[in-house]
Amino acid sequence: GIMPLAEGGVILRGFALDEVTGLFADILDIASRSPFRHMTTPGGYRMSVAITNCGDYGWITDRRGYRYEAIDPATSKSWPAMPSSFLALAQRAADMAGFPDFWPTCCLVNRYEPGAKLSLHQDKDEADFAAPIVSVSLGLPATFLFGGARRNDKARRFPLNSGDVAVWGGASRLHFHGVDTLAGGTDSLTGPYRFNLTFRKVR
Ligand code: MD3
Ligand code: FE
Repeated sequence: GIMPLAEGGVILRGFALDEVTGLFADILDIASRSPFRHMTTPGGYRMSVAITNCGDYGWITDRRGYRYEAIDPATSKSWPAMPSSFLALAQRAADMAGFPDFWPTCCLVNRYEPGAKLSLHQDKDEADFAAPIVSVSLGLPATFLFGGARRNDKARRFPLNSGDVAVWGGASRLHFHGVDTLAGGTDSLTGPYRFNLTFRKVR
């Protein structure tokens, strides 16, 4: 069912369960053309989460900052096109949450291995905060940390399982959030990994 989290934020439990096998095949295809890599933060730290992208733009980070780029710096080519299955799923989830005209131009693909985590942050490198972000979880389970509008607001913890989809619009769009350190395990589809897709309207 639909579970409201905050103003404009919902988790759709199991919304993508029928599609996880196809989504995983699409991720492997994307990664064969734009490989997963551990990027460097502006502060000089190596991200424990490995990332790649598909769509018109990809999110990247290096010593010069966080930003979106149309060219993958690892291949000097465009990012792989967004699969139609990705776009259809993201639009169907956004519709359910009350955002009927969602046209994402980027899908950031995160890959977590045991020990990887994502510290509390805001997603604010996009030009248009009126558009939601749609996220899809695949593979090993994780604990999602959902804070408030300020970094020091207490974060609530939510389990995220394979096939769960979340839509972050309205006030929740700029809330601080992160992912706790991934525990070890073996998923029947993805083996030792958790993947997360985030669909974004970049500009
Ligand atoms: C709440 N990814 O890629 S998805 C990210 O599981 C990111 O890999 C996490 O945060 C992951 O930036 C969390 C859930 C999520 C995504 C975007 C949000 C929650 C959000 C944007 C605003 C508020
Ligand atoms: Fe985020």
